[in-house]
Amino acid sequence: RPLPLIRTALFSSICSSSRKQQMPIVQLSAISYKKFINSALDETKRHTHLAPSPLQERYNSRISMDGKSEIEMLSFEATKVRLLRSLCIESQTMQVLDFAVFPEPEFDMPIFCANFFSSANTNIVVLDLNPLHDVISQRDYKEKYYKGLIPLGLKYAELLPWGGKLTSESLKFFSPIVIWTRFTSSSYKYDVLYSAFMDYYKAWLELRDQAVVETNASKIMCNREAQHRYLTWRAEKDPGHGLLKKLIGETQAKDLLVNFLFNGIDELGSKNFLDYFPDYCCEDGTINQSRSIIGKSFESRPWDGKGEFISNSFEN
Ligand code: BLA
Repeated sequence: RPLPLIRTALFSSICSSSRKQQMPIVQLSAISYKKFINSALDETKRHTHLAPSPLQERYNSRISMDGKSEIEMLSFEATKVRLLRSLCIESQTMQVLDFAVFPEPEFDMPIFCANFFSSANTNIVVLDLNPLHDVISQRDYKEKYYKGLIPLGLKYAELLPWGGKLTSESLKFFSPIVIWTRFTSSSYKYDVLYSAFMDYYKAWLELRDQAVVETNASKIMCNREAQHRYLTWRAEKDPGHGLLKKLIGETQAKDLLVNFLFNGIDELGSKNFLDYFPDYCCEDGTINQSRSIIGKSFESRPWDGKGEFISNSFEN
């Protein structure tokens, strides 16, 4: 494929111009989230066999409509893993990573979630082991998966501090160890982000190793519906939609979201967005296009050092 050649030429020209200018801050082109993906895939192979996903044939690599961004997609299946997929967008002005791993419904382990958006100055980061079930109301679920991970969360919450107010609805999809942060570009921060990403991913792989198959049909059903609800939320309300539409057009962006990034919506359940999130129903029965009904909240981290939810931070 000719694509990597184009990128190499482009990137080496950017790198050489940045050397000439002796820029003190890191150039966006100096980072590539492909390194993150490759390391995660190598690490996965130390734990389990990765088989190509049937999605790979249709979703592989493409160029944005304006010819300026390269979009690369990878997808696999593995034991206990329904889908591991990544999306990487690279251009002269941005770098995007969306890396997620979805368990089979027979397992209630969390969903691995790494979403990084980087432009010249700004970096927007969500890194988490998204809980399948509610960690605020279901204490046993929280204890089962997150108790041992609190020290890991605390370490990185200090290095990558809370990013400020966010869409309130998102918080229900986050765990007590979520890393939600924004920072201006620096090579130090990228190093921290890389080690956070790998440490979180290794923690997730350990959970996968230990996960025990569920045999109770109603519990499997519950896991399946929880994952379906998660996929339904993200395919409709993920903050990356706007950018994807700009890059590849509305029809293809929707296809990418529903059939690749949040694949499983058609197979895991039959409820629709408004069944799960009725607050978004407009008078005419359509889905409210706003990303949030409640608005933004959580100015500071709503989890304390013990991983307890600080409920009085429900200030809107
Ligand atoms: C911004 N991305 C954000 C924000 C969050 C997330 C919380 C801040 C804005 C807000 O409060 O909503 C990420 N939100 C998540 C994630 C979950 C969630 C991971 O609820 C999971 C449950 N981001 C991407 C991709 C792109 C992207 C693939 O992951 C682009 C293709 C872009 N994210 C992006 C941009 C912004 C953003 C451009 C800033 C614009 C905005 O705030 O709307």
